[in-house]
Amino acid sequence: PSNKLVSLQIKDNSIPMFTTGNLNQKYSHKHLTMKKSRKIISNDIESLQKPNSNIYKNSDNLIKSLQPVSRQVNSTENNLDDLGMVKNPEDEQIRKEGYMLHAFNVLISERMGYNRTIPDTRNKLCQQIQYTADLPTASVIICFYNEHFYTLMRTVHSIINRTPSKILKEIILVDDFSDIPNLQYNVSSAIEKEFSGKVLLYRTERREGLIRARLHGARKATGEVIVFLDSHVEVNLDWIQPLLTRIKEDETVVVTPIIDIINADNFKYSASPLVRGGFNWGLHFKWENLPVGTLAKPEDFIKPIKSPTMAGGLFAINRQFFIDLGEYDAGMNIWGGENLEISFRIWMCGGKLEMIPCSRVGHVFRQRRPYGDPDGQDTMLYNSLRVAYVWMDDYKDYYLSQRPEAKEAKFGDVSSRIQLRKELKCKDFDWYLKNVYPELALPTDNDQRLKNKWAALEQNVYQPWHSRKRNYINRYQLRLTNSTLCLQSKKDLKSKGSLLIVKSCLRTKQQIWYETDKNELVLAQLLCLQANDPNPILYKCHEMGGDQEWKHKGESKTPIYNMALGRCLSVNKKESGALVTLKICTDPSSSTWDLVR
Ligand code: UD2
Ligand code: MN
Repeated sequence: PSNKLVSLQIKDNSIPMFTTGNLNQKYSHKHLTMKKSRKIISNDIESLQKPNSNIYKNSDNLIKSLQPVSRQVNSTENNLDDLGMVKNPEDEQIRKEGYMLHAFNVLISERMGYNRTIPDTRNKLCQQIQYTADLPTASVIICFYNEHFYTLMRTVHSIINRTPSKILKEIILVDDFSDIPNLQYNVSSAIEKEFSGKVLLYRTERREGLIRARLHGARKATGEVIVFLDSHVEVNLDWIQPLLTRIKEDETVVVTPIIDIINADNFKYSASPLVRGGFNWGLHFKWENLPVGTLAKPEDFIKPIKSPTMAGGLFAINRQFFIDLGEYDAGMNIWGGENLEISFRIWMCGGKLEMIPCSRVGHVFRQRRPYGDPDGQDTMLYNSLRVAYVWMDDYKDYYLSQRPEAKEAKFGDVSSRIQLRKELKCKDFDWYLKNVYPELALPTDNDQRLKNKWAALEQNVYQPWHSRKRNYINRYQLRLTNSTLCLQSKKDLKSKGSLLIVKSCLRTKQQIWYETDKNELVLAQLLCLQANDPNPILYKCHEMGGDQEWKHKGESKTPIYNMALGRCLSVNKKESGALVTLKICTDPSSSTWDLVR
């Protein structure tokens, strides 16, 4: 049966055994035979540190004395700039394969190790809050499909390190039938070695997708509250107490932390602004600004904020309430749509959805999803149709007219979910729109005043990054050392995507680079220098660091280094018109530059 779960148990230094979750019968799976792990990784596992016993003692003491667990964890030297350095072709290989498989910089993630310190991004007022020790227990559920081993382990370590152990009932990992060689072996050995009993690993019998994988995890949970997290996150200080405090006050409130940003290219951790969840008529989740007046007083910055929807990956809910509310729609496949489904259901069927500003969890936001549906289905479309037909009444027509292909598409049987909606006596979608999300304009709304009024809310971005005023700290030409050749764009200044070349140094706009306080290099204050393999380009400044972040070591003979790509700005030939490329910085032929002010 599709919902049968396989749990993995490790006996003392023996071969792992599998048991089926449902039947409790032990049997071995031929197709899951373990291979020995790659040497590098197994060595790393051998050398893993035991958790620092002081830290654990401390955290228990802190709970007893009603103090928050306010400490930074011992971290590996957190020099992200150096960690990205590509030193040899092997590094380059790891980096490239990593981007293909995971869509983030695994070189940095691996070198960072299991623990690191991250900035405390909470509002100062949060630090003064004393949380009671008498909070409900929590099971943290993390599903993963082909997650990068170190990134997954850092997720687990951050939770163990920054959650009072008395509160943390267990961490439940659900491996959604990953097929990266040795991942399963590596994860099971690592958790068995370090967190035996506290971290449990299950594996689905076939690829289920994140929705059914979460359902499996939730049904194994024993804590009073369940907390869902993605497999590439790092929780911040005292992240769980404010979530549990709110649920303790009212068990029908579903709460989310603020999702901070872990940059996929350089793993920098940065604070997200307070924005809330909305959606558009294509049924895409989006972030939007808070209604004007939400943040009037200083205390407003730490109060729960009502949100029409949630992003989906990170939230806490009373376990019984989750069950009563109908868990998830098990008919949904792989990825997408479940976030709006559960958001609508929470509001329409007697719950509330709130964001808790004092709870912060960083998430690796990536540019693309590095996996698809095994059957090639557009699961976002399939799942969204299920949402529309079950929850949106006549408003579903707005979605259907946005997506012409949706009229023909299949979406499976939704009768049991319609039945659920009846049994729970949920309010209708019209009520939801009027009471929870009055700001959402209807596509038919041609009242310009109304549109203008809410235009301010639109921030049609998936990633909650800040838009900031650019701050220039330097301007100079970049001259190849021992030459009269300077860096400039190949095409005209405003042409997005232009390659770069070196040409005779002339004091023209074409060659004047402005350095910002975020280490961007902006040509003539227009476009940013962007690392790109093998030739850098000029591109719209995206303010997210990573491929637009450049380091140098001062005035003369300096390499110009991009941390995300781990490589240096260089030319193949020192002649006018030569194309600029990116090379491994230790390459002796790599160029150095003089900053000419
Ligand atoms: C966002 C949510 C994600 C989910 C999704 C919509 C955040 C931060 N993330 O997308 O949780 O709600 O929107 O569906 O709010 N996974 C599996 N099996 C699969 C595919 C994925 O277990 O077949 C895991 C995956 O390893 C990850 C989690 O599900 O831990 C979410 O997937 P994602 O990180 O690719 O989704 P994301 O963050 O783009
Ligand atoms: Mn994610």
